[in-house]
Amino acid sequence: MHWRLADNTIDLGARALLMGVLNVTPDSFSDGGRFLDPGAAVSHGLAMLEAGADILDLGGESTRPGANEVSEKEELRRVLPVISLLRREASRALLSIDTSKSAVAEAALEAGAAIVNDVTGLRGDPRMAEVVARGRAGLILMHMQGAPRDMQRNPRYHDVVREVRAFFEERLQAASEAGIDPEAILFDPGIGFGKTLEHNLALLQALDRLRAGGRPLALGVSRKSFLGKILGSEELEDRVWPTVALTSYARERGVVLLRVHDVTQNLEALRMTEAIVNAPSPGV
Ligand code: HH2
Repeated sequence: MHWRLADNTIDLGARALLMGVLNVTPDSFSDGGRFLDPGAAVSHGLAMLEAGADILDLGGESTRPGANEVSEKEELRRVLPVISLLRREASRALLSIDTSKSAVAEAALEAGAAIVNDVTGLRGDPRMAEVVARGRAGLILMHMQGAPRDMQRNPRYHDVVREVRAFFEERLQAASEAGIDPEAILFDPGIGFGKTLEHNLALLQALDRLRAGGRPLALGVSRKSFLGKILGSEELEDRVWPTVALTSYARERGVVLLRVHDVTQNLEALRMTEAIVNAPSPGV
């Protein structure tokens, strides 16, 4: 199993990838306002790389439930200086841009990002597919019902697993027609994006049924509110270990990329799980 990013091909066989979240926003649900200053963002990014993150995912617009949209100019102002500084300080680091705006993706790719993480699954901006194809970028294609402003009002599905899988199949076809290499794509079920607790659990239970076109999955559960709902806590700090538990579960179910805020703890969970998953079978 491989992931193709421009001239780079990443082998996804033995090790899953950890993607550290770097939100350069005032209002992200768990780290909003902490990394708005480019210097603070770069320091946190370097610390996550040092802790073992394989990729940094930079976002300049919060997509938490109820979030308002940010202008293209403002999003560019937030993320571009951080990408340029990271390129200078950690020239070999893999950078991803978390955006649904093609102009932001294009500028980020030119500045040195290699991956586009589009929570709209290429439906937000008609130019996005062309930008990804031309930049030969890796693409994380996520499912979302509705838009962040109102997606949690009353999410409804007949069969959430079938519908998300059908969405991936349709998006794979659209991406291929736009010239995107299927090997550049990872799918993400978009936990918490237009989904109730029951929808999230159904998707997590059925991860192995979501691999449209045989492409592997990325997953973002880090510190999300459904963890607090299950465990009966509103506190963000109480969501780190539940995230770690799901990292281990998801890796065992074949997920190849985990998007997390807490790199050290999730890396330990991955490496423990992989020691078991990759161990020789008895009798070999
Ligand atoms: N979740 C968030 C943002 N981007 N991208 C992918 N592919 N998958 C996810 O699950 C995902 C995502 C939301 O988390 P966060 O970035 O921490 O918060 P905010 O959107 O408030 O900035």
